Amino acid sequence: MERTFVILKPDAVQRGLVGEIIGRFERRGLKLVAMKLVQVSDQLARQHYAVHEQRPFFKGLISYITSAPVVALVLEGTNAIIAVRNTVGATKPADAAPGTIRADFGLEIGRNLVHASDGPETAVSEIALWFGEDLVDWQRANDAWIFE
Ligand code: IDP
Ligand code: MG
Repeated sequence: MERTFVILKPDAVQRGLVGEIIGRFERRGLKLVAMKLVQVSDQLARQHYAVHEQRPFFKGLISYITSAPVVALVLEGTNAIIAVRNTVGATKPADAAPGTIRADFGLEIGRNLVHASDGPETAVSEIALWFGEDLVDWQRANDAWIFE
């Protein structure tokens, strides 16, 4: 079982797409193990996106992610990291495959609606950064119909 970290970015929240986007993850079979609405501080934004510090788009990225509340969540499931990345779609919404969140709801890279961890190490560090130990360990009644 794998865990991954997801942010519904300010555009997703402002546009009223929280339910629609979380619904896609739920329907795919992913299980929510943590979730919160957060007004992201400049410090948290910089820590989360530290890998992009030297990029020309860094300043814009920090102001985007801190511009309005986000919804942060942790999803659990077999192959959760790659499954969520594929459900989210390519970074540039214009290049994203039809049916993915970014293709279905977005047009521009700077308004691409969702963040998702890109590998096992980033998933662990992002979950720790945003939630610490604050995850919910619970049994889902229909797990046997989703996990073999
Ligand atoms: P990812 O979100 O698909 O993992 P990354 O390359 O890790 O993509 O970039 C992180 C975020 O930074 C993107 O989701 C997007 O919001 C923003 N970003 C990346 N490249 C650009 C760019 O060229 N211009 C503006 N924003 C960008
Ligand atoms: Mg990334």
